[in-house]
Formats: sequence, C-alpha cells, structure tokens
Amino acid sequence: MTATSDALPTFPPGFLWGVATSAHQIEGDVAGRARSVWDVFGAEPGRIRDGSTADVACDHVARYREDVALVRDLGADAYRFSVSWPRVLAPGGLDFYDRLVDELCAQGVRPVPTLFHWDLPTEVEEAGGWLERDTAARFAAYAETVVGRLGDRVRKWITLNEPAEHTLLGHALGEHAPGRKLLFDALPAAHHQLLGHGLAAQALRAAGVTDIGIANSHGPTWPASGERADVEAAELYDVILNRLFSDPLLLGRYPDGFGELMPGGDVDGDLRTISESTLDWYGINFYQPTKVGAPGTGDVEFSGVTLPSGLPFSVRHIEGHPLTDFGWPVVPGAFTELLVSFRDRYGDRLPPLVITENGCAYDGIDDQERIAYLDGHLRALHRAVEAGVDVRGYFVWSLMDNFEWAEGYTKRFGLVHVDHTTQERTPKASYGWLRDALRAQRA
Ligand code: GBH
Repeated sequence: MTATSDALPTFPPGFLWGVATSAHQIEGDVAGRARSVWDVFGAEPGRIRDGSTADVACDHVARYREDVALVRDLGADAYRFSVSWPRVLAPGGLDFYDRLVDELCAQGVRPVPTLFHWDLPTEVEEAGGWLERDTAARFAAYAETVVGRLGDRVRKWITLNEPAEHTLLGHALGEHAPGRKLLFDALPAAHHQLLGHGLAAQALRAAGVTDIGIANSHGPTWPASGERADVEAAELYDVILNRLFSDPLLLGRYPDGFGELMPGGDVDGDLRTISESTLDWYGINFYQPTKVGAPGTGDVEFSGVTLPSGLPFSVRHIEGHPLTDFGWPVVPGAFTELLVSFRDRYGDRLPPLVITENGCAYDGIDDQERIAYLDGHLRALHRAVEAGVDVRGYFVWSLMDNFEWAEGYTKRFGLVHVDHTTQERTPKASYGWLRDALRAQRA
C-alpha cells in the first residue's frame, strides 16, 4: 500500500489537528509520583513482552520542552496528553503539568489533557479500583483538583481514555493492568468508569468548563460468515465494543440485557449522572475493524493475546489487507463505515465527533507505510465528513515512539523516532509528510 501523491482533500474550517500521547507511556520520572497499577503489573515476570519497564520511558518530564517544540514545528494545533493521577498525588506533582501547559500555550499549541489513561494509583486499586463504586467519587475529586490548577489555561478536557479497552484488557482478560481475568464479571469496572466520567464532568462544569469529551475505542465488527452463530457472536461483540459505553453516554441507557448486570441500587440514577450534560463532543479512537465469529471455531489470537476459552465469541484474522507490525489489518474504508454507522445509530443525540487517536505500529525512520496509513485514513475520514458526519478534529497516535503497554518498546507508533537508550528524537518521514499536509490544509 502506498500513499497517493495527490494532495489531501481539505477539511472544514476550524478543524483541529493534533497529536496524542499518554503519561505512563512517555513520562518516566517515577521518583516524582506515586505508584500505579501499571508499575505493579509491569514488574510481574512475563507481563511485558521485552521485559522492559516505563520507569524512564521517553524521559518526557525532563525533556518536555523539546517535545513541545516538535509538536509546534509539526504545525499541530493541539497536543493531547494525559495527567497521571499518581503524579498528582505526589507533593508538587501538579507543578509538572503547570509547566507543560505554560510551555504549550507559549508555543501556540492548545493543551488537551486526558484525566485517566489507565494508570490508576496503587492506593486506589488497593481499595478496590474500578470495581469499587467509591473510585468514581475519588476520580471526580481528583478532576476537581486538576481543573482547579490548570483550568485557567485549558479549555478542552477529556475524562477517560478507552474505558472499553480498560475493562476488556485490564479487568476481563488480564492482559493489561490491573491484570484481572473476570470475563463478564468485569462489568462493574465499566459502570464505575462511566459513573466516574459523569461525576468528573460535573466537577469540570462546576469549574466553568464547556468543552468536555471522552475518548473511546470503536471499530466495525464484521461477522466471520452469514451463518447465524457467527452473526450472533459478532452482534454481541459489536454491542460490547460499539454500544456498551456510548449508549449510556449518549442515550442514557445500557444495551438490552446489560443494565441488569451492573452493580449498585440505582442504575437509573447513575445513568442520568452519566448522560446528562456530560459531553460537548465524543472522541473516537480508531485503529482497525474486527472480524468475529462463533466461539471456539476459529483463531484465538487477539492482538497477540490468546483469548481464554469460555468467551461467547472468537476473533478471526482479516485476510486480504496489509498488516501493521502489530498484525492489525489496514482497512481505511472501515473508518468511514464506522463513522457513518455511528452517526446513523445516534442521529440527533450524537454531539460533534473528534478522532482522538488514529495511527499504526511500524519500525523505521523512512516509514512510508505510516504515511500510507495516515493518508488512507484521512481520505476515509474526509469521505465521512462529506457524507455529513460532523467531525471537528483528528489526533495522530502518537507524537513519538513510546512504552506500548504489554508490548513494551517493541511496537513503534511515533511520528518521531525515539532511541530508547540515548533518548534521541528523530522526526520520521511521516512527520515531514504530515507537516506538509497540514501546511497545505491552511494554504
Ligand atoms: C490505544 O489502544 C491506546 O489508547 C494507546 O495508549 C495505545 O498506545 C494505542 O492505542 C496503540 O495500541 O487484534 O486486530 O483485533 C488501542 C486499542 C485495542 C486497538 C485492541 C486494536 C485489537 C486489534 N486497541 N485492538 S485486533
């Protein structure tokens, strides 16, 4: 797959162009923060593919000025980063974000913080983590602290990153921290994250914020065949990935059969907290479509993960498309399909969309495959805009190569190459390509 040399189509005026990172994946400076579930999980033998840790990661806390300059020189409007709750717990921990936000503003880049990108403080996990209702209230109190400090300079806020993946990989399958393998008993973690979103949104509103979003992962689910068992399995997977979080947020109800599985005495009251005036826009992280079939009959690999037996579906390989270094198929048309179907499902209830992550893992500094991926996905995004989907922005995952969770440093998603020994930053071919594409958008 190669990028066409034609210029990209032009996106609507005011479209927000950005790049994204998250705290645990880039910051380092463990001494400056409390422990998180990822510190504990990552230290267990066999959890991280290359046996690495995120103790240093991209040493971003020390090098943030250089990294902000890379965002500015790219010509991006906005930088999406996450605030580490464990750092905010440490004395003076918010000082770092104060400096980062000041630097972004000084360089003309809009700061877009995410309040939770999977690094729950160990002390909160020890009190039950997201399985415990009280964590939602603690999250809102933390949000209030952060907005109290940064709210004078930050307009646009994201509450949670990918509660779907954090529930599935962290609490149901145990491939991510906190490493729980609860299968469907993980659903309280979904409900409490959503409640945490609602309560945090109330705290942000009370501080005067009018620009709140959430970032969730979505992708079309394709049944492995037209046979009933495959279609039903794919429908269940589709509900979990594409409705379990967005229905309560946007419609104020759980998909049929799920509300009864949620904890607490007042799910209806919680749903009001989750849905009422909590979103000014909805963030979508898109990577690839997923093919799903009946359980036990096909492949058992999911993103390098061997799925446990007993699941009511199986994930299959998608043939006929190029694969990234992660093995994920590159299917730009699936991006248009997702966005159009999302708009069709939610109609008037859907606020404007922002693509909060899109990107791919490839090695190398002359990363022509990444250029082709981004080019194809931006054209696919533009087709959705032409079809009337209201999309207001697009963030590439990621600014730079970083700690890719259970994959350690073995998968590189960056526009900027990071030498994980010397910490040297080198812009890749894709960085130059995107800089030129952004210039052309404004010409
Ligand atoms: C995001 O999650 C995270 O927000 C970010 O921190 C992370 O670094 C980035 O993406 C890259 O991984 O086996 O073909 O069915 C990604 C969510 C979940 C998307 C698994 C791909 C399965 C692919 N991903 N999904 S497949």
